[in-house]
Amino acid sequence: MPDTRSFRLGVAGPVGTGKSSLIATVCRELSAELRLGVITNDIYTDEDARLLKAAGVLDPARIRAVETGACPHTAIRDDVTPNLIAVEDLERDFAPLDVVLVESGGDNLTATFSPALVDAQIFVLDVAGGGDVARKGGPGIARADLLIVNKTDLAPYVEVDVEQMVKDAETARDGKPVIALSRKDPASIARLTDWVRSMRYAVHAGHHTPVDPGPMAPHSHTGEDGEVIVHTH
Ligand SMILES: Nc1nc2c(ncn2[C@@H]2O[C@H](COP(=O)(O)OP(=O)(O)OP(=O)(O)O)[C@@H](O)[C@H]2O)c(=O)[nH]1
Ligand SMILES: [Mg+2]
Repeated sequence: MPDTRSFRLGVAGPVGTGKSSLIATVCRELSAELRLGVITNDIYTDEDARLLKAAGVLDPARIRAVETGACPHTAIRDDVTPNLIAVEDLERDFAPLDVVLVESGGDNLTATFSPALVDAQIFVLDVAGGGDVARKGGPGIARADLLIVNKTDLAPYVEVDVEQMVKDAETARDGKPVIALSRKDPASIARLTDWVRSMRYAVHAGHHTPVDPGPMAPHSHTGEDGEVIVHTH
């Protein structure tokens, strides 16, 4: 891999599961050690980029928003060009960068990154979405390079058995890694940062081939006027 090319790491998952928070955590923990950049994808706003800039974990110039104006699948999977340009611009402006994190717009269980955009991808669930979500499967849960079960500190309040949820996820993933994460649990954060380091190493050493988690099932979106649009990609 040429020196100017970073390790591109995608972070996807349903709305509000903690993608931006996870990226902020990675920046806080690794920015002294690795040269980082962040691209966020929001549908209508640059809210995620603003949140990350306000977190004060990375030079704000290294955080850029792509406003997709379309459903997240389109931007991270079907037509990745605007994202690819954003990543390459960031890599050029701050060369060399070690890792560029790309946050997908929050969606349902089906949005995953094209391997043309990222080298590896994390799919984020949270306990508040319910203990049975991991069993529901889908391409991100089953085949992302890493599955996060986030906000484990909330488990007692939502009566979710984290251990069982992780077991269910592991069953769905055929041995691929699952990390139970909470920003209040330093040991879990260390597991996450260790995974980022080792995946970056594997990508650079040519030991990791980006995998397409697979096509999505037909799904629906509710438009601004409340109209439900069902489509496939
Ligand atoms: N208790 C708890 N709350 C968390 C944790 N991580 C994130 N949150 C909260 O979850 C909410 C959503 O977090 P975000 O990081 O904005 O989630 P997101 O997936 O980026 O959301 P979208 O980009 O809107 O899809 C915020 O209120 C966070 O403070 C955690 O580990 N524990
Ligand atoms: Mg976000």
